Parts: sequence; structure tokens; C-alpha cells
Amino acid sequence: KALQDTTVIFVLGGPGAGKGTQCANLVRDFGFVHLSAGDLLRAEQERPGSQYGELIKTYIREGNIVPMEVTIALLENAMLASGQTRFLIDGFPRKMDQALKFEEAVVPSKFTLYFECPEEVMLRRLMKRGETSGRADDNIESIKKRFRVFTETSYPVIEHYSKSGKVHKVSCVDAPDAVYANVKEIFNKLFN
Ligand code: UP5
Ligand code: MG
Repeated sequence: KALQDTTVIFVLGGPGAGKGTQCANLVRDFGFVHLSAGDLLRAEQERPGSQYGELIKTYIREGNIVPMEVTIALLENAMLASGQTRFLIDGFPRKMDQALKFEEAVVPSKFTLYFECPEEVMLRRLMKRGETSGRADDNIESIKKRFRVFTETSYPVIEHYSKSGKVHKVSCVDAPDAVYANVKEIFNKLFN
């Protein structure tokens, strides 16, 4: 299969923890391709003629998890289209069945990078970003729903991989550069 020899790292953490911010650093320093599932879904929502536009819009506004068939297809297509072999899969899997399906149908993950961050810190970041982001889910109602879905549905994915020792946990509370210093240490050991 085309994606057999690829390295996939899941980048997980609560809404606004800083997944996208840190992935940009890793792209620069380690040559990964960054695929944010949320970004791919938002792009699909905007794509003229998409049959999933309305569905995605509703799920994202409500902080709910889009059916995995849609997300996995977008991820797999983007991986194949890139022609590359090292991927940061950001914000996916958000549910246990998605994790199992992706690893079975696409490629197993190497490990999970988990950004730990208290809700009050994430709330502050998202409310601030909401002043300019234009994201339909950067408002207090949607943010509260996103937090609940993360705790109830997405965090168990991290727990699952923790049990098999496949999680590298990094605190995301400090300034972006300080957080990245810790991320870089992990990646230097593995990829340099
Ligand atoms: N910021 C970042 N790091 C900082 C730091 N160390 N100190 C101070 N500020 C920091 O950062 C968020 C904000 O904080 C930015 O303003 C940044 O400058 C600042 P960012 O890097 O964007 O954080 P990130 O974790 O990427 O936050 P994001 O909002 O993207 O996380 P979500 O997980 O909520 O969003 P995502 O786009 O992944 O998903 C959105 C929705 O899509 C989901 O709720 C769901 O409805 C849907 N979805 C699915 O259905 N399935 C999927 O597989 C994926 C998404
Ligand atoms: Mg993001």
C-alpha cells in the first residue's frame, strides 16, 4: 500500500492547547507534513459542491465529532497527495473507534504527542483568538461544548495509548517557545 512506510504522529490535546502552534515549529525543524483534521474539515466545508458542507458546519459549531468516514477520507487523501512520508496528524483521532479504524485502514501511529493544558488557560486563549479568528466555534457556548466532548470522548484515546506507553506528554501552559523547547527535546532524540 502507498502509505505503508510512513511515520504518523498523533498530536492531541484540548481545544486551544496549542497543537497547531507547535506543529508549525515541527514542520520547520523536522520536515513533517502538518495535517490538522479541523483545518481539513473547515476547508471541505468551504469547498463548492461538497456534499458534507452543511453537516460539517453543524458538527463544528456544536463541538461534536464529525463522522469518521469523512475525516479519515480527508486525511488519507491529503497524505497521498503530499507525496511525503512523515506526518503530524493534529486533532485526530478524537474518539476511540476513529483511532482503531485509522490505524487499521490507513497506517499505525508511531506515538502520540499530548499537549496538556488546564481548561482555564485554553478558555482564555480561545476567547482571545475568537476576537479575530472568524472560527464559528470560538465563542463561549461552543467552547464549553468542545471542552465537554474532549473530556468525555477524546481524552480516553490518550489514556488508551498511555497504557501501551505510546504517549509523550508536554505541558502547554508556558509561552510557545518554552513549550517548544520540551517538544524539540523529544523529537531530537527520535529523529536526529
Ligand atoms: N497559543 C498557542 N500556544 C500558546 C502558548 N503556549 N501561550 C499562549 N498562547 C498560545 O492555539 C490556540 C490559541 O492560543 C492561538 O491564538 C495561539 O496563538 C494561542 P492553537 O495552536 O490554534 O491551538 P490548537 O490546540 O490547535 O486549538 P484548536 O482550536 O485548533 O483546537 P481544537 O482541537 O478545538 O480544534 P480543531 O480544529 O482540531 O477541531 C475543531 C472542530 O472540528 C472540533 O471541535 C470538531 O467539531 C471538528 N473535528 C472533528 O469532528 N473531527 C476531527 O478529527 C477533528 C476536528
Ligand atoms: Mg488547531
